Amino acid sequence: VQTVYLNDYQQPAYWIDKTELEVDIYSGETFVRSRLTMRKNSSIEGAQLDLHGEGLELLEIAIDGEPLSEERYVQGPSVLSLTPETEKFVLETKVRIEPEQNTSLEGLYRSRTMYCTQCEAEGFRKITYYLDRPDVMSDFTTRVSADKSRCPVLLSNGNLVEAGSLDNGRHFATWHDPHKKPAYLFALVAGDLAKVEDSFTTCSGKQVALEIFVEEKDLGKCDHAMQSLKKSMQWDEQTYGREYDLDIFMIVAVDDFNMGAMENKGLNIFNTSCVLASPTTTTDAGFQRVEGVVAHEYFHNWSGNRVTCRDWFQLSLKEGFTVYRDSEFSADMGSRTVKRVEDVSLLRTHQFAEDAGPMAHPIRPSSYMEISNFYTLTIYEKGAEVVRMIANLLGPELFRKGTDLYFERHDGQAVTTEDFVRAMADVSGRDFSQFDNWYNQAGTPELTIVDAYDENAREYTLTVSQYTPATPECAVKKPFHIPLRMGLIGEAGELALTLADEIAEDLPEDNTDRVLEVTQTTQSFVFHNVPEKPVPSLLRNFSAPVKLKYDYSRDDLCAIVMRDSNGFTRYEAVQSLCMAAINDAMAAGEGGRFVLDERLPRVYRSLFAQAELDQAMFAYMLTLPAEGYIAEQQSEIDPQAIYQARSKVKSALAQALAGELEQTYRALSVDVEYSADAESIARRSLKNVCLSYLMDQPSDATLELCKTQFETATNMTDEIAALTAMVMSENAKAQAAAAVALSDFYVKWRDEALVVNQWFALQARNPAAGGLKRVNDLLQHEAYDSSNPNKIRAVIGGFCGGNTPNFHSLGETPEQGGYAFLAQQIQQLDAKNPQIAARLLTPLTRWRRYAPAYSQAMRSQLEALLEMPSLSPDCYEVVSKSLA
Ligand code: DPP
Ligand code: ZN
Repeated sequence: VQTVYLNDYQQPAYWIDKTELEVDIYSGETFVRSRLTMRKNSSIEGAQLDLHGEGLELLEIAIDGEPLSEERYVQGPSVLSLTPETEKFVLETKVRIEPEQNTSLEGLYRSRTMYCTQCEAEGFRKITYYLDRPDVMSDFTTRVSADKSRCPVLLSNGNLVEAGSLDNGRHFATWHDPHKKPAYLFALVAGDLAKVEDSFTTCSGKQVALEIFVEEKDLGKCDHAMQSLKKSMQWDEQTYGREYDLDIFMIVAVDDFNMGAMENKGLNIFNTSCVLASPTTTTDAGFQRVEGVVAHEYFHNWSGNRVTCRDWFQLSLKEGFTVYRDSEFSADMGSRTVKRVEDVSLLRTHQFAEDAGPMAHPIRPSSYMEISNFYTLTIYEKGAEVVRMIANLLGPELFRKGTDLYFERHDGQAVTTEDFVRAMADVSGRDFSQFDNWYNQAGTPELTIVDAYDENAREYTLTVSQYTPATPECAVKKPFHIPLRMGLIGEAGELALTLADEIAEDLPEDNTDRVLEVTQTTQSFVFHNVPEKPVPSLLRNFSAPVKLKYDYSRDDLCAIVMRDSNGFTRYEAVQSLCMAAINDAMAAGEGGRFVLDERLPRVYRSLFAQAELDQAMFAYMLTLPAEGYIAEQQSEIDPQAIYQARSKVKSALAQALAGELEQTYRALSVDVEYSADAESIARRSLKNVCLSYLMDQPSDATLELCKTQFETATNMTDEIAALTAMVMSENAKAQAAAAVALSDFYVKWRDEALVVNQWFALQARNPAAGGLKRVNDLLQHEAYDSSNPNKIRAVIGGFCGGNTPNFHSLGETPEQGGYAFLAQQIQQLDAKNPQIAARLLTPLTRWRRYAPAYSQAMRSQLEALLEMPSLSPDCYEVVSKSLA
């Protein structure tokens, strides 16, 4: 397996000015004719043309109409090489492919009733011979033909220019995309699909047709996606001045899809799970996901398509920026603080773990073996955090100037992250050179802060040090530029902030919130005129993706919860109090006596009494830190101990707060009609968090409440929350009720694939003993499909990522236990769909961080996988780097 290096980047030897494709789909085989109008790139020496191509059967090849004899070209397994004799020419090829046999879901493949494509990152080479790299941008015309009755709908990028009937019951459609694009944004769909139509008038008055294509049975589930699309189009005009640029925008929903969705020009292809939504089948989280993903893919039209990546090392150029954009969109549509808490939780639970593991990489990596492995939380979420820091340092007006300049300067180009940062520096005059370190260095910085108060001088000093642990690509790190947003909390409220070189009169009136720019390894900030020893409110809004280390006492944390004006920091203080309790429980050990420090329930009681507190925020405050987040705080991970400690704290809170929990649950249980707005979602989420506590050790009456919610719910959020509360409870009566409810649920929803997936995932996460047997039974279930990524993620991903007691059970021999189960599943999957197989490996890659017994067992599974003769490059990269 070859490693690709950023430093080896070179422009292509040829450009492709025009791409004309004819794709003729027949049952069992498809013929692709391509006509490429090519031109030598004069800045590159050497005339050899190396075209990418994988799994193609070459039937014809010609230059300028002259067929090439076999000695004129060399055909390898993934490259076709030839040396054209002129600088400009037309290369024609015809190949045969078999989409029906394509289980990798990359290139052209069949899913249920349709043929569809996925070309990012390097799937186009499975369709035809091409320069399959993002810096080759071309004008595409695509003619698709297929059987009229089997594939009445024929789509590709851009505008429809011609359509008509052919002999033998076939028909065709020709699409032309006026915007030059790289091949990874190519898409084609042919199938039996129904559509929902709407339209949008852009800011300059242009009418855009909006079409969502789904299977006939799903026509009733498109409304939310359509509304989300229109909101996104409007938001991008208002917030970034970005207008849509074609007459039509299409979304196609497909059941078998490796990713969430794909931003192909004018023809987005979506996983059904990210587009279909209805109150009875989709949870609130599902509704929010649809809104977020529709926005994300739409926003790519500018941040990704109009301005694209020069090479795949620049992936975060479009992904980090676009995640930042969709996150701000969601914040504007709902609650800003809630969205921030959600983003930060995801980052700290999963991205921090990635940054501390063997696959750690900078947001702009310098090498890879298989680019598919780099669609990571680091590229996406940390990349978005870096854009967020830049946006916050500039402020809204300058940032908008910066993005305007970036889009204007690079429209139609394939560029780098440096070009993005340069636009930001150019509009502001700021020096962003130290930001390179965020782009080039992996690892999560640890920010250690100590403070000192001098009563006589009325001076308060914060001393900030940064340290970043070594990661595989780089042992010693240069200091990062870290914006540290903060305030100081006094007895009566927040204190005015005056730094040593400042004059109080020059500062704004409301001067209690500040961003300190940390740029050195150690740095002190001295505040003047500080009347009392304050509690520092640090890293407000999570102003940088770092681990904060400040020695807060529990009383400090209580002060922040009660008196801080910053919603994020208050949430964070509650989480820290929970962490302290979990640490107490861990210190008490498995059989040891654990007493819950009374300050945590006391804080919660006062929060229950605060009528003005946002219900969604309170629901998050009541949710204990995730196991993955807790694990990140440990020097050596003992997953069972973490699970037990977290459960103990949950039980203790359930007891201490029984009255408040029940009262709140009952108050929120009055029936209201379903709506997916932020307020209704908040209400349901607080109610259902209360229910999950109440179900920890439920009385018979509480169990009845839960069953009633399950049976009478009129929306999926409440229905599955009640079911989840039963399944996740360790109480025997709850478990018995869960068994009955699970089978009723399946009978009710067996025809709704996306609901069945939720049902699979919930059972995979069931912590009760015997999980391995249960998960194996799920794999044999009539509704399971081992070639559908959503089902694989629900069952195998759910079990390995969400069921600690069972996945981390070691078994008597190495062939038993959760790790062996995962390795066996990966072995089977790898041959079919390497991208998904490599992704499932994640839990095993962290083996070095675990206590010896777990660590050994994980490692031996990885070693066995490495011995496999036909391991895919995808899995080889992950396994070999994990063991290195
Ligand atoms: N489909 C993926 C995304 O939109 C890759 N571009 O993030
Ligand atoms: Zn994206």
